[in-house]
Amino acid sequence: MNSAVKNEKLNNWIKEVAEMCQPDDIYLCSGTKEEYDLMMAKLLASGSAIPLKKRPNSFLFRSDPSDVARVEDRTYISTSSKDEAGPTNNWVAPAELKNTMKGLYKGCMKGRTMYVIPFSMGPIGSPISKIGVEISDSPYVVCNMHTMTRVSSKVLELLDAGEDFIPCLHSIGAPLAKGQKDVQWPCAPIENKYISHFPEENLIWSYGSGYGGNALLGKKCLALRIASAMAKREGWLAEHMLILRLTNPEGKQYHIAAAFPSACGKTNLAMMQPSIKGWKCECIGDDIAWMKIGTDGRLHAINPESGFFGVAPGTSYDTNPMAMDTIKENIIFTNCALTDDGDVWWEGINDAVPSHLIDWKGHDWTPDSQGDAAHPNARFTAPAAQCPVICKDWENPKGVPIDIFIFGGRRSSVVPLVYEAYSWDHGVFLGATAASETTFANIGAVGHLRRDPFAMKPFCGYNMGDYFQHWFNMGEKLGSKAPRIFYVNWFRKNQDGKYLWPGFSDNSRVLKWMCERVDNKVNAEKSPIGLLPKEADIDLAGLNISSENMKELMEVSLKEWKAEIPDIENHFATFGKRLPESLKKQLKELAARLG
Ligand code: GTP
Ligand code: SPV
Ligand code: MN
Repeated sequence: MNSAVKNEKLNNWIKEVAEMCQPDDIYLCSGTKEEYDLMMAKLLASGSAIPLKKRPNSFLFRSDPSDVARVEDRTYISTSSKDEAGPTNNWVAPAELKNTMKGLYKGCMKGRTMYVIPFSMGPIGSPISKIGVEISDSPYVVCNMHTMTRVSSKVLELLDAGEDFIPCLHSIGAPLAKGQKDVQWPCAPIENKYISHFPEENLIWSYGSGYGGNALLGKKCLALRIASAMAKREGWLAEHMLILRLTNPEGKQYHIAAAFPSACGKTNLAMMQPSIKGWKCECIGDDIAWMKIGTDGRLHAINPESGFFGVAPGTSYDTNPMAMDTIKENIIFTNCALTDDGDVWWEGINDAVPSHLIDWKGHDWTPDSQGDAAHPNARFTAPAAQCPVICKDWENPKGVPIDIFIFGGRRSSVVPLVYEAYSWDHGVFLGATAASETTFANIGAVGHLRRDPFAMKPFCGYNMGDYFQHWFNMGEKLGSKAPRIFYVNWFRKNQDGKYLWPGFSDNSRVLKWMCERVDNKVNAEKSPIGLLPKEADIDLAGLNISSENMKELMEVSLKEWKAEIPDIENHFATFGKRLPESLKKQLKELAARLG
């Protein structure tokens, strides 16, 4: 190893893993630019990284076609009893899972270097931050972790001084025999992939995938699955939420945290530039929020990450100009298409479709080719600090006080553009019953409706029935200082399958209504599902949208909503005794209001 570690737990763990995985080398990371360049040079030499002429210090990677997204079917919450993991998680007993995985880990780093990556989620040294150490055999993971988390020798100093850490073990699961040539994207077959969490001992073991949340273990594994379990124990919240600051023309600030399922618009809303005059939006985080009750009794949010792992397809100067300006340099692109002049391309980046590209699989592509040029879950890894509208308080260890929570999802029908919860408890019901059409962000069927409570179904590290109760408890603690709760659907379609709402910067119109509700400037219309905006209260100035479209967007069909009830009942039934009484009460009240 290139330098010494004084933290005994870390030292022992490194030894233990090295004995099991048998790497050729061990490298302790310090997070410097030189280190990043060294890793990238290695990836260039092996042919894994493709330099992009058009973007300084930026590189394209092509994954194995079998390793393009998170694998929820292979993701485990391994608690001592199955009941603790609950009905939304896969479960195997810790001893059995560890035994299986030890078999896979044995010798799995042969022919490779084992990287030890000390990182901080949240500003280094802040009392709300958590330290993790990822061990990985992938230099691609090292580079991505540099951007997505705070990898630093300062973290090592904290560890040397005795601070604790969350061990995150990762292997791509592709040992190299002597003289064996490496492939562009080494990984294990799907049946050998395991993304395992042991929340009772704050431990993560991941094997077989090099992609996104399967491999960058600070993100979903630590900051959501392990952190949600810690948050439950310690009385705070770890959520799949963007954080933004909205400032009205009078200069009043509002902080909004919004939970949408994967690939349902968090990055876009986080960087949105309002189309309404005088309003300003700044980004604090685009995927994860850690929230604690402050000394003022309010809920304060920080973004534990330091980068964006954003969906590329659909990102353009029309839809998300701030993301486009963020990704001009120092970017890792994964599974995007390559243009002949050395730039990246994806569906929706602009109107001009090039006559020739190399697609995400490395094949020639023309507009006549079958299939997308970029994979639908192609991503960019970008430093948050490069975002032109990053909020000056994005690294403030105190966080920002949340005024508004938003839940939502992708629903082509039934759910109106926006409505407000009657109360905190009703808001928890809206979160608990949130449903969305599935996307390419998970390997599996796309486009089918599933309940994805709080956009946390794949990310809750314990029994979700208890998670619902935790939300009720937080509401009780917050009392009158609790954020107001809203539900949105940017994705309602008309009969021709066209989106009814323009979305993106025009979503500011909906946020404005929410702020006016918070300030008691406008009344709302009672409906069976919640409070709806009065027709004139959504600011449509300068927007060319017909009143029929608005009507269709806002429609609440009693028939359609009554049909949701049995589905919610089935959803709730899966939690058995762990379902909070308050949710049963809310469901009864909804059914009664629907008549
Ligand atoms: P994860 O990173 O997977 O958690 O996704 P995310 O929630 O950050 O989703 P993102 O903002 O990357 O959006 C995913 C896709 O939805 C992109 O193709 C966007 O163009 C599209 N999208 C985002 N916002 C809107 C919107 O307001 N309207 C419409 N029609 N599409 C949107
Ligand atoms: C998501 O799927 O919600 C993501 C991408 O943010 S990943 O990091 O792969 O989980
Ligand atoms: Mn996400």
